[in-house]
Amino acid sequence: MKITKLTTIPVNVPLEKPIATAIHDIRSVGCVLVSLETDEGISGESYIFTINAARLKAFDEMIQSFAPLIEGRNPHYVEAVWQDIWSAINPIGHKGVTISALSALDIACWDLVGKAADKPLHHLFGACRDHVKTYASGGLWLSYSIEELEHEAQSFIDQGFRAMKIRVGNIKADMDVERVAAVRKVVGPDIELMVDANQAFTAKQAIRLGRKLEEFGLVWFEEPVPAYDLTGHADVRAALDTPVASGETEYTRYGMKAMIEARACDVLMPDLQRIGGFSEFHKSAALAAAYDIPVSTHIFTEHSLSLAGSTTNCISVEHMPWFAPLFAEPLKVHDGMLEIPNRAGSGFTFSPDAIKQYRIA
Ligand code: SMN
Ligand code: MG
Repeated sequence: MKITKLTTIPVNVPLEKPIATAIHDIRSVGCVLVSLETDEGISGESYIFTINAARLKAFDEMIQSFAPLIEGRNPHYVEAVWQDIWSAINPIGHKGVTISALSALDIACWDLVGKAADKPLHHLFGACRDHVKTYASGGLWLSYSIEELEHEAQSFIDQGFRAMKIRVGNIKADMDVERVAAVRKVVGPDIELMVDANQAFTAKQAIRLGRKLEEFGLVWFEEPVPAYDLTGHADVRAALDTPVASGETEYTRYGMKAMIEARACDVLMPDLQRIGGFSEFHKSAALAAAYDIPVSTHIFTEHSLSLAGSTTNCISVEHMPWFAPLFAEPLKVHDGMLEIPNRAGSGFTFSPDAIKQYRIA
């Protein structure tokens, strides 16, 4: 089998309403959709994204720049393609846009491998489960009022979720405490809650807030301090009983290695676009397993399912609904669990109608 053509399509998918975290103002998710056509009539698909489609062209351009390294190749040699792109980007850097573009091509190659074998990817990777714990993450934003938080927490329960993530990052710690308390009151003691500060705090601020939040029995405190501050992460982790989760902003197995060596987190959260695709996710999760550190996937819900289905130390998949309008196949949540699809490849294909609707002219 040979890859005959790399195609990219930029799209912009609006959110129902604008939302905010401590560091983001989000109105839409701009995506570069990637398709690898082959001489056997099947094509492999993937995407990467930027918030509000900012600098999306740079991502598109970077993917396109790899066309000579992927056209004419057999997608089963996905690890060789990965290495060739890794070597090619050495002078411009092994983080950022380069790795995101590499991720897109790695994922599309793996999708082809699955489709060629007519098997779901978790079966080819070596499966460990067909369902995985999930948590509602498309909500409980920092921009919401307490009433909106309470209403949405109840609506997540009604949709079948048994866990949910609240964004924190207010200058006054008591405001965050009040928000978490309000959600805990609505959902009761048995629903799992986590908080995400999106790097808003200094270590001292995070520890002060973390101590006030201990009574709520949080599953984790995510990105308490800037992503690059690994010693700050370690200080927060040492000071609190609540586990610290982080990793979404780091790149490749080397970023994960640095976090593990710095004792920065209890739960590692690789992001499929920043980690370097399926190939590099598995290496990173195996590295974490050697330290008995669990992983939880960051956004990219659809494409993370085959990883969760083949990674024994994966404890959960983040449920982020932003990208669902692009796919022909829906995500299925039941009793707090996401179903890992039995369909070939990643199990998710772009809907032609959605491409028409969201395509950037
Ligand atoms: C997040 C991810 C992507 C965009 C905004 C916020 C958040 C999360 O950190 O973990 O879901
Ligand atoms: Mg986060």
